[in-house]
Amino acid sequence: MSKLAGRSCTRLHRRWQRPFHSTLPMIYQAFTRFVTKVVHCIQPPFSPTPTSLISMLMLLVTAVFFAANIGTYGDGAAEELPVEITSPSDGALMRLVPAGEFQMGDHFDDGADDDLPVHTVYLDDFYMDVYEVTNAQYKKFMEAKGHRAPPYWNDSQYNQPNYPVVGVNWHDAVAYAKWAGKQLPTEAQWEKAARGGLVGKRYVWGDSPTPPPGAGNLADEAAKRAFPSWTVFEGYDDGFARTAPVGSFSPNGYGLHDMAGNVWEWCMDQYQAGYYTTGPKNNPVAGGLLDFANGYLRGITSDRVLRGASWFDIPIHLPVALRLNYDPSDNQNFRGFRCTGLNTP
Ligand SMILES: [Ca+2]
Ligand SMILES: [Ca+2]
Repeated sequence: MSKLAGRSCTRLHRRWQRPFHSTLPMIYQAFTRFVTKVVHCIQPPFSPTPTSLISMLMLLVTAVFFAANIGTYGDGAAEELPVEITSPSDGALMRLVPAGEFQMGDHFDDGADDDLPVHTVYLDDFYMDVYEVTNAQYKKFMEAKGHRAPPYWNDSQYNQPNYPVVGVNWHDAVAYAKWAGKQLPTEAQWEKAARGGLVGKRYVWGDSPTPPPGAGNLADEAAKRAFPSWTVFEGYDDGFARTAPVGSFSPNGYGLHDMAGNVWEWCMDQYQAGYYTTGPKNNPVAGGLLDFANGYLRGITSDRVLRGASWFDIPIHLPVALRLNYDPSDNQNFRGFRCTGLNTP
């Protein structure tokens, strides 16, 4: 998890674990006293004293309290994490995606084979940026780190402050995440976050082949007006031929915007076509976690995963399980990213 979220988790677990362990001696002592008092009570002649009755009452209250809260010491920890936080580095709103399992992959088996088989993945809880990283946020990063401007930086069709930054390659996205004290999402994190709690659906919005109003910025009727030769979602008009301001469309079940469309989003993972067969069940990430401590990672040249499609994309690219792989130096005007935190030790 990010430094921010990681610290929250650690504090939280400590807070819950400390009372649990510290109550054991107390319970043992109370139990010992209870046995002693009971023995004294039942030994003839039966003569309970006020002290013994008070002790028994206190023990009963302790036992009831412990029984009522025993579940809280374990599974309840994640429930105590705040649902929404603000990243102190880039000011990004982040939403909690709770720990647990989900079914990853193409439930319809009608695309490429690299998103098969559908398999169970467990992820620790993590925070995900609510929006794609904007030009305004990326500008802060560029100024802080002296990072070069991406292509299209001066193109007024894409460079408004609240629009998603485009033209960033995977290395740019990693450098931003490092500056922000965050990470790129793993591919599994991205898919779980995008599904928003829905199970086995084809798209972020469900199964309807025609997106409902507010589904996202896709290749739509507005795009066809600008680019007449395009194949688009017929009957769906999102009003944008190119990128749209982040958050212009409806959030999904986890409160995340633009998980379908607007810009493709770089993930951390190395692309491995067969990874759904070979990867672990828990917290999978192909190619391993990024080791920021050991350099800028310029040496990475293997294809990386992109998810979510964009304003440029035809319907066949919108299934939520669809995986796209590109060279990490790819930097087109429909590529962007968002950040996440990781539950790493
Ligand atoms: Ca559109
Ligand atoms: Ca997107």
